[in-house]
Amino acid sequence: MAPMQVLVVLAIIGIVLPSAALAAEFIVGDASGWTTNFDYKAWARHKVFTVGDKLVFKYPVGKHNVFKVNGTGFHHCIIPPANEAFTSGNDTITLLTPGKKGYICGVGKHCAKLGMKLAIKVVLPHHHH
Ligand SMILES: *[C@@H]1O[C@H](CO)[C@@H](O)[C@H](O)[C@H]1NC(C)=O
Ligand SMILES: *[C@@H]1O[C@H](CO)[C@@H](O)[C@H](O)[C@H]1NC(C)=O
Ligand SMILES: [Cu+2]
Repeated sequence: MAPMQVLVVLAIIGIVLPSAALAAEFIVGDASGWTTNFDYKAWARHKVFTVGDKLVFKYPVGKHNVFKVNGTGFHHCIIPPANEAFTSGNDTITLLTPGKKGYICGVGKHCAKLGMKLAIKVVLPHHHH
C-alpha cells in the first residue's frame, strides 16, 4: 500500500475501533449481582455509562426481576405492569439513549425497603476528531 493509503486505513481504524472496543458490559452489583441490601448507588457512583454499553442483571430466576422506570417510578418504587418485567435472571439491557435511567426490582418491598433500585446517567460516546 502507498503511504497515503496506509494513513487513511490507520485513521479509519482509529475512529471506528475505539468506540466498538470500549463498549462495556456492566454486571450490576459485580459478584453480588442483583440482590437485596446492596448499595447500588455506591456501585454506580464512579462509573461512566455510555450509549452502547450494556447492563446485565444477574439473579436466581423467580427471586427478583427488573423493571425500567422513570424518575417518579424510581423515587416512589412504582412497579409497572408485570408484562414489562425482565425475568430471565441474566437480563441484558443495552443503553440506547443518553440521560438518566432507573431500574427497580418489582418483587415484594425489595425496591422500597431493601435497596433494589439502580439509577444511572448515560452519556454520549466520546467523539474522536
Ligand atoms: C412515569 O411512570 C409513572 C408510573 O409508571 C407514570 O404514571 C407516569 O406517567 C410516568 N411519567 C412520565 C413523565 O412519563
Ligand atoms: C448472560 O448474558 C450475557 C450477556 O448477554 C452473556 O454473555 C452470557 O453468556 C449470559 N450468561 C448466561 C449464564 O446465560
Ligand atoms: Cu428483588
